[in-house]
Amino acid sequence: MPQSVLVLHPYFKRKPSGLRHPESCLEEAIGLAHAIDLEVADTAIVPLDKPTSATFIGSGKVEELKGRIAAADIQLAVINYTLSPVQQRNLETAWGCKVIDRTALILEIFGARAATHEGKLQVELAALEYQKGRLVRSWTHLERQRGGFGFLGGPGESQIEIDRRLIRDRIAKIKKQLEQVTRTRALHRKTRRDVPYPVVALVGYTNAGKSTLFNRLTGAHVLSMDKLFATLDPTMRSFSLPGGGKAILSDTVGFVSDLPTELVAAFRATLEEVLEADMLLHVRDVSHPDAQAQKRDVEDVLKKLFGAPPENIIEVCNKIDKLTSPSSRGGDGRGGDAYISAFTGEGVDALLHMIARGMERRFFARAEFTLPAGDGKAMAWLHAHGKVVEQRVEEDYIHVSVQLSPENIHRFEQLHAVRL
Ligand SMILES: Nc1nc2c(ncn2[C@@H]2O[C@H](COP(=O)(O)OP(=O)(O)O)[C@@H](O)[C@H]2O)c(=O)[nH]1
Ligand SMILES: [Mg+2]
Repeated sequence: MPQSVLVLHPYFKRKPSGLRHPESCLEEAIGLAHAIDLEVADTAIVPLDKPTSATFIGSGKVEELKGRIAAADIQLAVINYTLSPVQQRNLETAWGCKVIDRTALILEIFGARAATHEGKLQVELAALEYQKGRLVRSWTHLERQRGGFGFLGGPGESQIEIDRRLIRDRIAKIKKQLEQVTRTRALHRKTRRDVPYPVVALVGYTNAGKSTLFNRLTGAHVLSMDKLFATLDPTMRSFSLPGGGKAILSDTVGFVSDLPTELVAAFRATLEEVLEADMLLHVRDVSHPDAQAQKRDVEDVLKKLFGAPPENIIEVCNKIDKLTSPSSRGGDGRGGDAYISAFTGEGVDALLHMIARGMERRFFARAEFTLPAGDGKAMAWLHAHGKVVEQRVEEDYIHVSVQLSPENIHRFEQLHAVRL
């Protein structure tokens, strides 16, 4: 991992990108860099008249930044825009550091976070398509330049030919696997991660405050069982609910504005895991100028993902500490469910109560089971997945009355016992 990163947001002076402020675009890009633990040492907003074909940004600016990059010992520059392979390489040569564009950064994040089999395949497919484009184009560029200045450290043509073939083969293979996965998708869903508590997933835009809320809710009490998850997935941790219940909080990949179209399928696939959650928290930055559009984006994608608006969802309006007047809450007056500052902690207790109530509603069904008295495993399962309301021992049997989700009642019957 590069230790020291420069994040650069370019924008076109004559074509301001809609309502979006360059500052909030830069902020989002920094948020993306943070999402894969890059250390942002320097940032820049660069206004452009038009892109320069060789280096994307003008030569004067390239020179100026060269000094800054050397001074701060920058190892990686992230350009928050799509670069051509040539531009990317020319900038690397000029600055003496690695350069990646927005698509590559997002691919890195997806790659680090894809959890399901399908997610991993979709992300790898997108990464290979991206790489393939790069290789093909740099190859034609090489040909054009043959006899010219040549390329320092660039791969030779035959090497590129081999790489292209390998990539093509791999793409074909992944596509086949994806077809298979799609066909058996229903099956995969059933084999959900067997965590002992209900799962609450955080969704929302990058920078909305998901990770801050994640840390606030789970940070205070890291339980020993978390070490178990930690090895599996650092983005899942347990937390305590008012009333004694426990749940697992899952931090998901954030939405990004203007997602490159070639990454849409990969993004959807990384979101698949939210389908398995028992509850969603839609975290919104209500102080953001695009708050309303962001809300619609998230809701649209979730609706497509679930086939209908998700049922068990809490809209969490975050960053209320940044709002100047309470009337601006929610952006257009249509309120959310909870108003919090993940930063100061305001409203977080009320949110926790809301989550607890939502969970209870989900665990509405009451079931009675009769188990052999010695079946500690079955009892432990019931305690882990539901609320044991009553138990009565009768000779060699225990009669248990338990609150469980209908889904878990079914699972328990399959796993352990016959219902009374
Ligand atoms: N003022 C304020 N800033 C917040 C709040 N929650 C998060 N932030 C800041 O917003 C930025 C993005 O937060 P983060 O949790 O990383 O967002 P994520 O991308 O959704 O995980 C960070 O600089 C946080 O410190 C909040 O309630 N109030
Ligand atoms: Mg985050």
